[in-house]
Amino acid sequence: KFCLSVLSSVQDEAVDKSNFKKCNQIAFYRRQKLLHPGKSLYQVLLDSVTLSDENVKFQIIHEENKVLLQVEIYEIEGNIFRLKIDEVSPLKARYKVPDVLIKEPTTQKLFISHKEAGNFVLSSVNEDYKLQVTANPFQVELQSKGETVMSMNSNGLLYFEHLQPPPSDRKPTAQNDEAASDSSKEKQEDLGLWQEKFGSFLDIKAHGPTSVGTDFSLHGYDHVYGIPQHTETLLLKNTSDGDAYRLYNLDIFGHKIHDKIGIYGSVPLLLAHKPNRTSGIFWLNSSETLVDISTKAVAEHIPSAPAAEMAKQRAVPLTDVRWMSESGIIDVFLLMGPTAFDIFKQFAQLTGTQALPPLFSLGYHQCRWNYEDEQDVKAVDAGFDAHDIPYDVIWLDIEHTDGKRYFTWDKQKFQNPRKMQEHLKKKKRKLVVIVDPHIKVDPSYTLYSQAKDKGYFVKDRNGQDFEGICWPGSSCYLDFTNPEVRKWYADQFAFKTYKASTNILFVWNDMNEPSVFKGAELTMQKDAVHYNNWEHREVHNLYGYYQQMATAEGLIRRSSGKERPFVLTRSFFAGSQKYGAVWTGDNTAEWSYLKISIPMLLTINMAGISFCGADVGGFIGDPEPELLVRWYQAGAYQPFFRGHSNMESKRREPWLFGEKNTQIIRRAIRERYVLLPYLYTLFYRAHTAAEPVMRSLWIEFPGKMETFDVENEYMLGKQALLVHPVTEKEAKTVTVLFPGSEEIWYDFRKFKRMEDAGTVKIPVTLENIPVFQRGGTVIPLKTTAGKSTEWMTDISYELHVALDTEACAIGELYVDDGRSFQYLHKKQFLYRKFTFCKNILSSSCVDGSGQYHTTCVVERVIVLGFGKQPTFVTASSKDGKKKEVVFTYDTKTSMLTLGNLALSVDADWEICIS
Ligand code: MIG
Repeated sequence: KFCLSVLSSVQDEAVDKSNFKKCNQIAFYRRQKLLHPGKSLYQVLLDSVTLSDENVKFQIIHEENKVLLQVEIYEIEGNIFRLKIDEVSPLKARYKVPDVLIKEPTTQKLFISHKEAGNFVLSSVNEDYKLQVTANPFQVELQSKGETVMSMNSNGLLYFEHLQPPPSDRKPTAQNDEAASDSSKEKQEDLGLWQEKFGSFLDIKAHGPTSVGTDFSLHGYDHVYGIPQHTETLLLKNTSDGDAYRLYNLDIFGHKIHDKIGIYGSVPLLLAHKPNRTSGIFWLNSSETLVDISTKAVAEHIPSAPAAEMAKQRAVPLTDVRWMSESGIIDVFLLMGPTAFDIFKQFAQLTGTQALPPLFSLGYHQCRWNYEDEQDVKAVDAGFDAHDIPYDVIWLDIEHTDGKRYFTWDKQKFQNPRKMQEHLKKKKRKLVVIVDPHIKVDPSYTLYSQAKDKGYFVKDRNGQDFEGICWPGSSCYLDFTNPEVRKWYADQFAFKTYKASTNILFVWNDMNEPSVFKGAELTMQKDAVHYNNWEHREVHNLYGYYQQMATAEGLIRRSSGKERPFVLTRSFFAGSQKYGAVWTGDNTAEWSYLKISIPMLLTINMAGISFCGADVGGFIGDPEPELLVRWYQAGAYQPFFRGHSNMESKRREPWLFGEKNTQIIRRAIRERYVLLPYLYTLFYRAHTAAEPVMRSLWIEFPGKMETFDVENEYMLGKQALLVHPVTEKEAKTVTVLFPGSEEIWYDFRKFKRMEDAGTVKIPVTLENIPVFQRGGTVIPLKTTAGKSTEWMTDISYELHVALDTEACAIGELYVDDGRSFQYLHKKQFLYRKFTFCKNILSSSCVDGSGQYHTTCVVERVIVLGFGKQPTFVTASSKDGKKKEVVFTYDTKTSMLTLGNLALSVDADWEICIS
């Protein structure tokens, strides 16, 4: 019980906001903010310009400190530009983020197309893009076919702190003396150049100030998105009168909503959208980063317009984005779109696509801190069957271990974990266990003693193993930035090493910001030292990324490369999509958290990570039953679907809230299972084509301004499903925006066509949330749900064909074994297309390189919006066999149902309706 009280006091402390910094408590932010918009002091040295096949290089000089910086500009295949700025001759190398780009990007040659005194223009080979470089002040403007899209340093906020020897090492020179005299001790402290205090914490900066930053102007844009993770609106807000958006991975228990402080994960990708164009800025820096945003109206920018033209200028929006990082170099990718889907492809080309999840992980997950012991696990598992609720995975939190020693079992509570897993396996279900990055300091714990001997822990500034307090008490932290540590860690998941682990056990990485109780802002001190002597400040936002990478690798390797891993991580960075899923951490069981989860998940999806979710029910506290029901209904239509609750929360299994609520939750979860063929297909698209699974409306309707700030509804997949979760207590109606005046929408459950367009009040009951299918789409579903995904393999399919104004529809289905890499290595998959046109529904192959045998059939087809009662329906397969199809037609809803079809999923066929 002692343990418990320590634990809750740690948590209580964490809620206290004074544990976390406001922007003005961050020294590099204060320093950068001393630089105000105006004429930049950087100038291009025009003599230094050199062109190669790869890039264009030149030097810039700071008028006052005379330090030379090297600028490199690259054009990368696929409408991407990269700008790098580093010191020409730094005292020591500066940190450049490794392991995030999936490969060295393929560059295209730029040439100088124009040169005049004071500036030059770089053109891409096809001349679609031009980069105008101005020498004094240094500025870069990026144009696409004559339209200025972005400019860099146009507000003169380029900022680069060059490395300097510590004051004590400096030879006395006139200049230094001067510097010393004008910098009183107080001022020094305020600037935090060589050390920085926060409360009782002292950060010693062995390498001194190293901050970098610059500004970008986004011309014509007043809608910007991205840079997760914050508990904020979809549309990024102006920061002029408050805190900047902070990208610094932190464990904030009981975090507040509508806050720009960083929580858990960071992806430094910002998207800007206007009706005819989407652009992106990917700021590749893993140190603490702050982003200031300011949108205003300015006179239209006409590149080199004559004075007469200037007089006719109109006001256009412009968004300034200022990026400030504590360290590293400036390495920024300008993604030129021009569509949102192009941006997603461009970002994926750099950082990879979403890993294809094993099918089970798209089912429902039941988690709690904690499922106590084997009996508890079995009882909860049996509860799902008793209540006829499907689920795939039960989770074990930290209490399942022997004293928070990960990779071990509490022998009292889990006497035979292997048998427990065999039991679950027989029921075609899985187990996920937690594996945190902190390692208990305990010489008799093999993991600790091995890591200690091998020198695998992060060091403190004095070179000793860094020790912090976490769940096990005194703990050391594995240095996942070291490839050797990652390999060793991955090996810990081998079945023979991880005792009593079996192939139905998968992994959850928590606390990997990393969370360090009693540490500054509950994380690791920035002057801790990693592999190759890099300070923690350089790699902070990458720590969790690396742990998940190593864990996923371990799960792949334990199966000799055959099986797909499932790893959930709390901390993430750009590229985490390659390794699994993320969730939004410790939310609270309140309506406002349900509501904010939608823009939060949409933002994470935009940043490349499709597989994400929020704890259903809210982690902290106890949801009233209505909130819990609404959360299940929302979660069922989101990518990662897991119920989870805190140790101090009451038990929350779906059947504990009365028969009526059980029934509604059961229906929501069953809807999810029936929809899995569609969801899995969407994940295949995310995996192969970088299309986000969950999409804000503007992505799907880029020309419709009314969609740009919508965050209470979204599209699931390619223009097909519109989902509007209910996030208000006792709601009797919700206001749904049906985007696109030319579209037809159908009620997804009642199949009837929606009469009105635009913004419509829709009555709701507790039974379900509004979901609509867009006309023009075919959605594949299963005809019924099973006990888990594995029980559903042979269940037949049903197609929902929703006709558009032309009476046409298309859709896709992807099928494979749902668990292995055979789809990749042996091309064992089916990728099918369904097309409805001229009263013929045909099934054809999208990708003939794939083959997968299944006996599964399409049993039923429902055609929505079918004009009139047919007289005759036939189905014919490729081999010429024709048969008559039984059908029913409902004149009221114009719905045609075709039954008993038994058409193979893996073969071509046609259904003709006359
Ligand atoms: O702060 O492992 O976000 O999901 O149940 C508590 C215990 C530590 C935080 C995670 C939460 C998990 C909990 N962990």
